[in-house]
Amino acid sequence: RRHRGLVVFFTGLSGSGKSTIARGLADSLRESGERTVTLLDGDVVRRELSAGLGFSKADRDRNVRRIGWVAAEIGRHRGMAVACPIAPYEEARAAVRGMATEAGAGFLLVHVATPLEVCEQRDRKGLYARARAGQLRGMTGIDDPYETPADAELTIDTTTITVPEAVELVLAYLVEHGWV
Ligand code: GGZ
Repeated sequence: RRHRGLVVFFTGLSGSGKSTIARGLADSLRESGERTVTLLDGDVVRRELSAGLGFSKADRDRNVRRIGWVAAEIGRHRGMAVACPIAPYEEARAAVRGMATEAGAGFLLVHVATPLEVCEQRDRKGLYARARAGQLRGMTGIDDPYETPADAELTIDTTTITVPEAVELVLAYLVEHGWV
């Protein structure tokens, strides 16, 4: 049976756990050998696809649309793309959903809804501390917007579940809806 293409798109704050969950999902799907998976990891995307872009609204929108375009092309050829940018703006997320749909691929929006306080406590890169100190302008959640999605197929809060459990939740959704 040939699968339809699928875009799994994680959105959430910096430190919410979306990259870790996305990586776990990609690994698990590759291990099972069920499907080929392309992981559009944030750091790699910013280096290879969006080099030179910053964090203004225009640059974030460009970044998210580029990811969406690549993911939709992967979906067009029946692959699976997993992406995990912050994607703070509703309009850009909707555009990505539209691109995937137009390419004949499925689209699954996963909101990693870990609260700001928790992300800020983790602060692995020290960005929140720098933003609070006024040394970093335009940090999402501090002085830059994050528009909470109203159309997420799945919402995951890593305060109440572990990363492996989060991966299992996404996998269960994929199985339930016939994607794997
Ligand atoms: C948010 C920022 C910022 C600002 C640098 N705001 O935790 P990280 O470090 O590894 O992930 C964040 C990453 C966000 O890039 P995205 O491409 O996912 O963002 S977007 O979808 O909005 O285009 C964070 C780091 O870059 N970072 N400055 N001002 N995150």
